Amino acid sequence: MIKKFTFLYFTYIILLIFTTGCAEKVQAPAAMSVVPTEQQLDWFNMEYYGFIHFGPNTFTGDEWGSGEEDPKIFNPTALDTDQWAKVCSEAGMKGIVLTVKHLDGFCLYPSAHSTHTIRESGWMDGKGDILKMLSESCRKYGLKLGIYLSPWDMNHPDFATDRYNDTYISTIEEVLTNYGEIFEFWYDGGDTGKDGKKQIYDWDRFDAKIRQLQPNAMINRCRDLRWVGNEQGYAPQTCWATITRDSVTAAEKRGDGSVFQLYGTGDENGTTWSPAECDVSIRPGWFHRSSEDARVKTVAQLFDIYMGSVGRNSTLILNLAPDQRGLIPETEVNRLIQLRKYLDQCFSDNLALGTKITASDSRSSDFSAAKVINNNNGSYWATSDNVTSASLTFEWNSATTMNAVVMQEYIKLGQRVRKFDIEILDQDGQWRTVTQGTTVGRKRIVTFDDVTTTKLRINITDARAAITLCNVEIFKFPTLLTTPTITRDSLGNITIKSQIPNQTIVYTIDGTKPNLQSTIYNDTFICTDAADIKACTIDSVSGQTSAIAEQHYDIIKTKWQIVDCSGDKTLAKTAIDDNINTFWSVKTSAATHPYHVVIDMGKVIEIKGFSYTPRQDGNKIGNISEYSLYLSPDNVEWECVKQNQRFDNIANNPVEQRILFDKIHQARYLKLITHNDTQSLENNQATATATIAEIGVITK
Ligand code: FUL
Repeated sequence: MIKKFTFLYFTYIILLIFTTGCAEKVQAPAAMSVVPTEQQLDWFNMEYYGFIHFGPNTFTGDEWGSGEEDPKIFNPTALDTDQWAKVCSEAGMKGIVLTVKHLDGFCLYPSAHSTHTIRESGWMDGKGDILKMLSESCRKYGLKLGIYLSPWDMNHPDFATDRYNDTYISTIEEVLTNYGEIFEFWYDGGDTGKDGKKQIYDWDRFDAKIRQLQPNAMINRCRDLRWVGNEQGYAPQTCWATITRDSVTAAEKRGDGSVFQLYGTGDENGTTWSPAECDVSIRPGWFHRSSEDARVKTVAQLFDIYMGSVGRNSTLILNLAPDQRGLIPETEVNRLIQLRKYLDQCFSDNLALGTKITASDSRSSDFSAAKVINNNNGSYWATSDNVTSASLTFEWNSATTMNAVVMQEYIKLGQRVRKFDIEILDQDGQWRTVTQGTTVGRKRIVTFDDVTTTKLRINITDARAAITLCNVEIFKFPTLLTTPTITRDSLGNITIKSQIPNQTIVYTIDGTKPNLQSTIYNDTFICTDAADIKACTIDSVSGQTSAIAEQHYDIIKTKWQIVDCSGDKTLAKTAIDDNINTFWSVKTSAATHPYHVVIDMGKVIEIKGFSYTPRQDGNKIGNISEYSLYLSPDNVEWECVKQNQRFDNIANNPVEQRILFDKIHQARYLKLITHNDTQSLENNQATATATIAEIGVITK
C-alpha cells in the first residue's frame, strides 16, 4: 500500500515538473528604451525632502548677496541643526539639501579654498562647520543629506578666470569626501562675474568628479534629475520622466522661454531618464526675513503643492529658511506638522483594498489586476503586448464614498501611460467620468468631488506600450479645515475668510470657543465695541473644527483725533486708523526722543489700559522701547499713569503690547511720550525715530 502510494506520488511530481516546464511562461513586457537606474528609483521614492537656505542673506535681508558682505554679519544666536532635522523628519521628509555655498560665495563649512567662510565669520570662534553639524543631525534623525554648491560665486577671486574650474573641483572634493553619503548634488545657474566677464564652466569635469566621489548622488540640471522649470513647486499635468538634453540646450539657446515648459513636461521620446524635481520655498523668499512672516504658506497651499508635485510624477523639495537665531521658525514648524497630519489622514484608509478587481486585459495571472492592490510595488498588472488601452474596475459590496485615486506605473520598465480617465457607476446604472488626465509615471494623484458608488473604473486610454501599473489606491480625503482669518476695518466691519471657498465658518464674539451651535458666518457684520472674536471652519457632519483664529478688538477709533504731536498731525493719523499694516514714523529736526502724541477719544470713557503695536513690516527702526503715558479728562489736567516704562522684549518680538493700569481711569485724552527706541538702544545712535502702527485702549 505504501509502495503504491509512493509510486503514484512520484508519478504526479514528474508529471507536474513536465507540464510546468512545457507551459509557456508569459514574459514580462519589454522595457522601454529609456529606464531609470536603481539610484534614480531610490531617489524618486524619497518623494518629499527639505531644502535649507541659510547664510549671510539671512542677516542682510537679501535674496542674492553680492559676495562683498562682511562675514562677521553671519552670527546665528541659537543655531540648532538638530531642530532642522527633527522638524523635517516629523514632517515626513526623507532628506535635507543644504545651501553649503550660495552665489555670494560664503561657505557654511571652513573651506580651504576660500577666505569667505564660516571660519571668517568668527561665529563659534571660527570653528563652526554647519555642513558637519547637519550631517550629524541627519544621521541622528534618519535623513539623507544633499548639497547645494553654487558654481556661480560672486566672492571668489578666481571666478571668471581659468583657475576657477579647478577651485570649484576642489570644493566639490571637500564637500563630497568629508561629510558621509550624499544623496543629491545641486548645481545652480549664473555665470557672470563682477566685471561682467563670464565663467566657462567645465561641467563634464564637475560631473565626473561627483560620480567618482559619490556614485549614488543624484545630480540636477538634467543629469539624473531636472528642475521643473518654475519655483512655485508645481509640475505640469503632463510630466514625463524623460528628456532629451540636446533639445534642452537648443531651447535654452533660443531664449524664447520654451525651455521652461520643456523642463516641466519633459519629452515622452526623451533619450535621458531625468525626472522633474519641484522646488519651492515655504515663504515668499528663499531666505528668512521677518517682513515675510505673515506670508508663510498655509497648510492648504502646501497640500496643493504636494498634490501638484509628488502627485504629478515628480519629487518635492520644500525650502525652509532658518531665521537669524538659526532655527526654523515656529510658524513653519506648525504648518509642516499640520500638513503631515492631514496627509496621514488622507492616505490612511485605502478603499481599494478588499475590492473585487477585474481588468479588461491582463497578459497572464502573473500580471493580474490584483497586483495593483497587493501592497508590493515590485509586482504589477500588465496588459498583453500591443494592448495600449485597457480598464481596471474596482467593485465594493456596498456604496462607498471617495474623492481621490493614486496610480503608479511600474517605471522600472519605463514610463508609458499617455492618457487616462476615471469613471464611477452612477445611481442610475450609467458610467460617469469624474476626472481625466494624461501622464501617470511614478505616482499620479487625482482628486474629484465626493462620489458614492459601488464601482470605479480606471480607463487607460493611450499608452506608449503595454500598460504596467504596480499600485492603485482609492481614498476619501477628509475636508481640509483651514483656520480662517478675522479682520476689522476702521468702521468696525468684521470679515472672516476661510482659505478654501465654501467652508462653513462659525464664530463667537464673547471669547468662548466656537462649536457646531455657534453662529454661522455668512457675511460681514459690524462690531464697534470691544470684543473677543473667535472663529474656525467646521465640518457640519463630524463637528470637527480647524484651529481657532482669534482677534481681540477694543472700541472703534472712528471718532478719534490727533490733537497734538511731534511732526505732522495728518501723518500721525495712521497711528489710530485701526490698520496695523500702516504706521506713523516721526523724526523731527531735533531727531531725538522724546517725541509725543496726544489723542482725543471723542468722549470720556473708562479705560483699564492701553496698547501699542509697533510697525509690522519686520524693520525695527523706531520701535518704541521706553515711554511714559498720561491721561486727561479735558486736555488740561494730566495724570501720569505710566512713567518711564519699558516694553519688554519688543526688539525680539515686535507684537502688540498690552499694558494694564493699576486701576480704571476716566479719560478722554491720552498722551504718549517716547524716551527710547530699540534701534537707538542697540546702536547707541544720537538720532532717533519713533514709529507707531497703532495706539489703542483697553476697556474690557
Ligand atoms: C535659484 C536661486 O537664484 C535662488 O536664490 C535659490 O537658491 C533657488 C533654489 O535657485 O536659482
